[in-house]
Amino acid sequence: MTQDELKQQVAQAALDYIKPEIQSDAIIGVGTGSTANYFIDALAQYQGQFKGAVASSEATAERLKQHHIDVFDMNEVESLTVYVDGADEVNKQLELIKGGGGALTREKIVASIAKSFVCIADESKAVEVLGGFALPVEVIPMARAAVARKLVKLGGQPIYREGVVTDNGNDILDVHGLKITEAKQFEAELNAIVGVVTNGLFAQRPADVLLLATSEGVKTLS
Ligand code: ABF
Repeated sequence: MTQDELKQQVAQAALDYIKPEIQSDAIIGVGTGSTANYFIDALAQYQGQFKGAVASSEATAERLKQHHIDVFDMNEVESLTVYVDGADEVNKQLELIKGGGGALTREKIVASIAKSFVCIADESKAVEVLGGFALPVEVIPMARAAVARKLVKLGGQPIYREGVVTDNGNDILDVHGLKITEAKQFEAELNAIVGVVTNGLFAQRPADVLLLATSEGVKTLS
């Protein structure tokens, strides 16, 4: 199966997995990226059978609206039963690197109010040690160089993601050369750097469930 076919397969599996949550008063948290887009397109078949969604990016909000799914401002929502989103890397502890699509801040925010975070990924995202994928760090533009210097001291090689401005008006540094064995601790260290808005480690709040599409079918890990 191609990677795209695996992504489609895991998106459908996510819909089957959350089906019990599709109730008339349900608001679903929805992630960003190509796998999440397949999930949105599958979710559309239930349009009108649930209340709506909270989107983790402008792009996701637009795609949901195209399917006539109501999109709610997160300030109107106290909690979400479920948040479904992809990832760039996932380890055995369901700790993630996210942000390849530039939406890490709103993704982490929406995930923070979800009772269950269901991560959907194809087998290429599963790794033993996080860091092979450059870790995205969203920074306040004026602090970009200062944060980059701090990241070098932490052992990384930060590269400015030229030409990309996040939905929040910030810049992104992609940090290469990391081998992240203590993800929770490293996430906290990055959060403490002045000028960092969000880093792409989802370890302090990892996924609760991973649906992993493999050539032998979709595995459910938790
Ligand atoms: C999103 O999923 C991002 O955090 C991450 O970059 C992306 C993975 O992209 P794709 O599903 O297109 O492989 O949540």
